[in-house]
Parts: sequence; C-alpha cells; structure tokens
Amino acid sequence: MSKTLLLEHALLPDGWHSGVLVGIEEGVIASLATHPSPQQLEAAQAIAGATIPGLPNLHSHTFQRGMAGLAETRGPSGDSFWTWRQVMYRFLEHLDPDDVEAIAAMAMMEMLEGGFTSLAEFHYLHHDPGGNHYANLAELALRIIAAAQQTGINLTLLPVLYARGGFGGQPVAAQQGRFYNDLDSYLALHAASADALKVLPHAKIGLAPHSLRAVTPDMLTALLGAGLSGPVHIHIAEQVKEVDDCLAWSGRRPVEWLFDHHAVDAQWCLIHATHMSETETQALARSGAVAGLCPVTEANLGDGFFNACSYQALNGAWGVGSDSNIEISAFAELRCLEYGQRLLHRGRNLLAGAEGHSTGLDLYTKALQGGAQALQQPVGALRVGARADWVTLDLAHPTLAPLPQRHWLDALIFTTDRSAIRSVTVNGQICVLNGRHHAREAVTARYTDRLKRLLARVG
Ligand code: NGQ
Ligand code: ZN
Repeated sequence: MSKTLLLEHALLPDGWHSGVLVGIEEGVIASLATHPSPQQLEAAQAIAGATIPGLPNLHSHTFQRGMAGLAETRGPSGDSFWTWRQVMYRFLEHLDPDDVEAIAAMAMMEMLEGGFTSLAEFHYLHHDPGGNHYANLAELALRIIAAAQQTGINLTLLPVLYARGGFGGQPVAAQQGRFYNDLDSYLALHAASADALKVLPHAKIGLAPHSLRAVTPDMLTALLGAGLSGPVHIHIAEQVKEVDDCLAWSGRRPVEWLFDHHAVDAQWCLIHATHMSETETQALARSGAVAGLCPVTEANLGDGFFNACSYQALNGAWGVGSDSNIEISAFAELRCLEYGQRLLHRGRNLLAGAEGHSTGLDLYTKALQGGAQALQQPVGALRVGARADWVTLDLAHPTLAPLPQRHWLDALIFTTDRSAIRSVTVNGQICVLNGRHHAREAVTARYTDRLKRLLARVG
C-alpha cells in the first residue's frame, strides 16, 4: 500500500523543514522531497502540525507497569533498590500468562501515546511461578509479541539469559526461578522466540545477558560465541552495591571488567552504566556502544546520576528507556536526564551541544540516534528507507502555538505536555489520534480486570 503525504512541518536529520512531501510504501519512507513541485503536490494528503520522528524506547520490562504504585510504601528500614526488588519478586509470584499479555499491551499502548514508536523489550520472565517451563518454552515471549501485535509498536525482542543469583556463580534464589535458564535452554528459548516473532514482519531479535551478576564469565563468552545476531544488551553498574560486589569478586569495576574481557562495540547497549569512573566513561564513549539510560526509573529506584556531561563531551552514544514503566513518557525521560545533571552540577542547559543550541532538540536528536542503534531497526529519523514512525504535534496547542519553531522541542520536553501530541503514526498507520490509542478501551478494560484479580491473589 502506498500513499503520499504533505507534512506541514517536519524534523529531518538536518533540522526543521516546512512543506515536506513524503511517499510511503509498505510502511517505509520511500521518497522525501523538501521542495516538491506543484504536480507532486496534487495527490498528496496534507498533514497539519509538526512531525517529529517517534523515539525508540531502548529498555523496558513491560510487566513492571503492573506494579506502578505498589512499591512506594515505606518498609521497616532502609528502603532501597534491593527492597524494591523484593516487592517486584513478590508481585511475580502470581503473575500468569494472561496477566503478562494484558500488562504488556497496556504499557505498549501508553508508550505509543507517550511518543515512543518502537521498543526493545528486555524479556527475562520466562517460566511459571514455580520455575517450571511452560509447554512452549517461549510462552511469555509469545505474550509480549501478541501485545506488540495488538498495539502496533515496532518490537526488538531481547530474550534474557539469567542463570546466577550473584557474582561468583551464586545459584539463583527460589524467587528467581521464573528467570532461570542454563545456556542450552536459553538457546532453545531464543530459537522458539525467533520463530514466534515471525508474525511481526518488522520485528528484530537480539540477545541479553541480564547482568554480570546473573551469568558466569564462561557463560557470557559462550553466549557471545553462539552465533546469534542482533544487538547485545546488558544491565551494568546501576547500583553502588553492584560495583562493590564486582570489585570484591574480580578486583575490577563492572564496566571495566566487561571491557577487559569482551570487544564491546556498536552492537552493544549498556543499560544504566550509572557508576563509571572517568576511565570507564571514556572507554564506553570510544567503543561506539550505546549507554541505555532510564532516567525516570533510575530516579525512582535511587540509583544515582549517570556521568552525562563527561560522556556527552566525549560524544558518547546514548538513548533512553522506560525500564520499570513507573511513568511512561518519551519527554519525561529526556527532561529527567537533563534535570539530574542540573541538580548535580548546579547549572543549566548542560546537555545542549553548543552555544545557541536548543537543549530539547539536542536531547531528542541524540536519543533518536542512540535508540535506533540499540534497537538495530531503521527507525529514529525521517529519511528514505526508514520506517514511517512519527509523532505529529498540534501547533494550535497553547504549549506550542505562540512559539517559533526552534523552541518547539524545548516546550514539549520541559512541560512534558503530551496533550500537544495530535497523532502517532507507526509503519505509516495512525495508531494514536487526539491522545488516544485506537485500542485504548479494550486494552484498559482487560488490564484493569486482570490487575484487580491479580492484586486480590497477591493480597
Ligand atoms: C530488572 N531492574 O531486571 O528488572 C532489574 C532489577 C535486578 C533494574 N535494574 C532486578 N532497574 O537487577 O536484579
Ligand atoms: Zn532493566
């Protein structure tokens, strides 16, 4: 199916243009003209407003959307990332495949409504609450895929290897049984997931050792040598305790350890990388790998601040992810990243590339590039050959209407006003109009029903 659209304003790789003619074929941008001729314009459908590429969401565990609000009650002492993780593990004691699918659809729908058009799902929940394999090893991957199919988000699926409970090869705890595979069952799971993914013509598969805590060095080497293609994502150096444990185990810090033992390159995405020395920051920036920042979740979990100013000065690649999905908003992630640096360094406009640059536009541009690289999909730019994935802003909205073009992204990101989104298009199809996803009613009704029943079981 092909069509031709005339975008009133469009953010192209070299900046804003007005009156851009876009030809779409099979959901892909097949042609793009910044100065169309009158004949070219004849058959075009006019799209009012300002169109920007949809942001790739490079890191998420969709099921955690279901526990939003359940981990914000003060515990007996020392609430932390690790006590949050205990709450998360308890939540998982009752989650069944229908719940997983309903929650994933809800999260993906909210991602689309919040400006994310593609997603890397870091999928580590594989087995039933007793740790037993489902009849189909990839049952829960299938549920993630079904949710992507229902909502229309472009998916990169990252089946996760989780085989150990801590540094030094500690066995997984009972509560981690739902995540556990040895390398052989992981490879079988990966193959079954790749097979299931065929229903989504645009999807991509990658691989993900959960963290240096959750695999042994030998396993990591074997996994990387197993002939699987696609991006490699790993959680790393998110918490100070994790850095300390890694030092106690190996004498090296996590990022340092990884670079000592593996050829980290542009295929890689290091999730969080919060606690890095200057040397590690330089190594990561030089490697071409993407830093997968999840600023809203990192704030919620009390992780710390990413070394963004040094990293940016070294021109390191980065993108953003919604991780725990406590709040789902492309704009909020970028705002939170910049605000973290402002609070830390007591400055302003810290992640703008140079004098005169818009902070919002520079943040958005970097996150588009890093996100597309981390997903290994042709997304994140309005250019020929890329997917027709974009967000169209309402220029009659009071947040944008009074402003000249150069301030639009600043207004959007720093107000995080998603009501300025008029529509969201994925693979050339509108899936969100006037703030509402086309399946919103069905998705929210099922989510609410499943969650009520689940919470009655959790108690
Ligand atoms: C996760 N989340 O896998 O969901 C982790 C917590 C862990 C974040 N790191 C569990 N934000 O790292 O062991
Ligand atoms: Zn994560």
